Amino acid sequence: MKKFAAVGLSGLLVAGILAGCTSNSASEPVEKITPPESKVESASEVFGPHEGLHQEPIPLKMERVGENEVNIEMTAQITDIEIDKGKMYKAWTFNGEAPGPVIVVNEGDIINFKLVNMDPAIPHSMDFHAVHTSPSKNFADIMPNEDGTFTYPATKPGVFMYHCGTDPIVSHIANGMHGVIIVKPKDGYPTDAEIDQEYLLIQNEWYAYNDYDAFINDEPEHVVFSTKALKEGDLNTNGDTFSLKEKPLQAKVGDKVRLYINNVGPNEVSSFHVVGTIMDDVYVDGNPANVLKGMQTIMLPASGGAVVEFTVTEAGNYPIVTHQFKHASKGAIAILEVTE
Ligand SMILES: [Cu+2]
Repeated sequence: MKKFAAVGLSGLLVAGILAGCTSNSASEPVEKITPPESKVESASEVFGPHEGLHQEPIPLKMERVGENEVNIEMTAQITDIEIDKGKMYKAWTFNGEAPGPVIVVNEGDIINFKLVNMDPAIPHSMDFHAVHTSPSKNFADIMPNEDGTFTYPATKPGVFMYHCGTDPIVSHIANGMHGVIIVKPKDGYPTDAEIDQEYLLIQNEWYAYNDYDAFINDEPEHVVFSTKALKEGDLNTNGDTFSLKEKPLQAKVGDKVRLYINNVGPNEVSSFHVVGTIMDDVYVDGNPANVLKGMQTIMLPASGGAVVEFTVTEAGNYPIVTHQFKHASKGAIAILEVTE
């Protein structure tokens, strides 16, 4: 295992290289993570060592080893993902999913986290928004084909983003290295007993492929939703334009529905809205102390989360959208199908 500072000179050098920057006036590139010359010039290309690489998704490993202690193992890997009908994206992922698999822990847990970097060419890292720790020590880069283990506590409840924090961070997030960690409140939510259905919905953006200039200057090509299975049998999808339209989330008339939501960005905010209903309760960032009532739309900053709860009173299809309709038009619509 070898650790490198998360934000250091080496990171900045790599940033310039991976971004295809022409203003790469820095000195020697870091050995071992230097892409072939032919591949650093143009943006929007598959990074040389990733060409033809498709690493099959590897399930999240999670094991409770004590009443308040969990071991979690994840991979950084390169996996092809269909983001729009017929349009594949060679995503930089956690565990072969983008967003990555959902992690659910309890308030007060100690997390022993291992990151296995299967990427043959690029360092990756893990930044959990759910923990208190020293980023330079515990969100450090893991070099290609190496692994690293880190320990930190999850002391606040909520619906938190996680992401790769390796420079250039926007490239790692925009290429797919993001996801959600839910820290369940130790005393639950006041409304727990009323909930009939619960799902996780994540919003993310896709841009021109691996194009740093597009990541920082352009509009996303697709803004999408995904869901991750909270229990056996639940849907588990990648961030794409079609899955949650073709396979709607399900509820029955009269159900109180809870959605854990997060906007993993990297750049846009989400104006989260469920057509045909008003949210009874909203817990901003998923913390039971942050209650809002009667909300039509809940704003999610980049990385922001919430728990939203509403009651469906009639049968029908309820679109779930970001009310920034240019983004909904680019994919960010999911359907909740309510039946008798
Ligand atoms: Cu990364």
